[in-house]
Amino acid sequence: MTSLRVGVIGVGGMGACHARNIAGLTGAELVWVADPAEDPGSALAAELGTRWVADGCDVLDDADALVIACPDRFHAQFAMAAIERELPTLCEKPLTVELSDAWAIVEAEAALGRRLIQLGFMRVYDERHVQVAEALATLGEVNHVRAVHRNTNSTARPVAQLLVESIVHDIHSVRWLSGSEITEVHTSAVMRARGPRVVVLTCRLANGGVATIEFDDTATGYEVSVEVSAERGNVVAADPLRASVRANGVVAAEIGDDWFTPFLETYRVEMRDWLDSIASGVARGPSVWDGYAAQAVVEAAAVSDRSGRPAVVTLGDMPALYQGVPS
Ligand code: ISE
Repeated sequence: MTSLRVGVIGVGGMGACHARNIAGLTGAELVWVADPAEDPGSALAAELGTRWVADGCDVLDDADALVIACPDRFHAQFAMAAIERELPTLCEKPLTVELSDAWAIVEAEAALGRRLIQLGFMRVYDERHVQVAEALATLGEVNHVRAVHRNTNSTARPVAQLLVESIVHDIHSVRWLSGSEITEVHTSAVMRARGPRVVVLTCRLANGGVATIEFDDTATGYEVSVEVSAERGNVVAADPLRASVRANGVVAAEIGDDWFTPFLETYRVEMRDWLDSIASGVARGPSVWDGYAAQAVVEAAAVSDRSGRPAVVTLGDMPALYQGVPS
């Protein structure tokens, strides 16, 4: 059986993680890693026995599939190039930073008539989240989703950046777990001298329900959790497994402060599933519609942050390609 030749664009934290996973899995060959920065690029290539190139655009023809993990602002151009060359692609979130670019990608893929790009909304592969989704399947209409996301960043980020880099994950969780689009969003940010610390989104859902997303950028540990109320029951994500340690007269459980470690296995499962889906010839996993719809909420939430009032989320018509496809 011939291996799928995969190229990885970007060798930062996420690109390196994906490249290592590809190199460690069967059925795929890491043919190159691309990054304008030579030092980290060639070091990662040497570690994984592949080659480094400065510009992924020069070597797209040497790959059967692509991972896009470069800085967010470059996602759109590589996603378009992937569609032009009909390369199955795993694109990190966010799909784009501009909503108009996300819509252009939706239209280009819809014109092609088949799904090529999977979005890196990897919580759909996380065991704790999967348990919630499975439990909800028999509990009827979702009335409320409460998502809590804590980061430990010491450097303040503007609200717009928090939305597109971090809160976009929770926006996808809300859409996925409720099975409903977000129609309106109201953003409340707690501003301190150093910048935004806590951002709360209150969302109206197309099914008549509501969602609240609570994002804390100044937490003392990294945590992601979700709780959902549905017509016939309430589901709370399990706590991550952590040993409690009794020492020095204290019982403690370490929660860690980085966003990578809790999801390391999730990224591996995501990569395995993406490679298997390419082998099967049928794309699955979060779609570019999910990327576009999440970006539309990001944009409306930024408008609401500036105006102090709720903002309507406006979506284009969903192409037939994505109808009936779960988020
Ligand atoms: C980061 O890019 C992620 O994807 C993490 O999951 C998220 O928790 C963090 O806030 C982001 O910056």
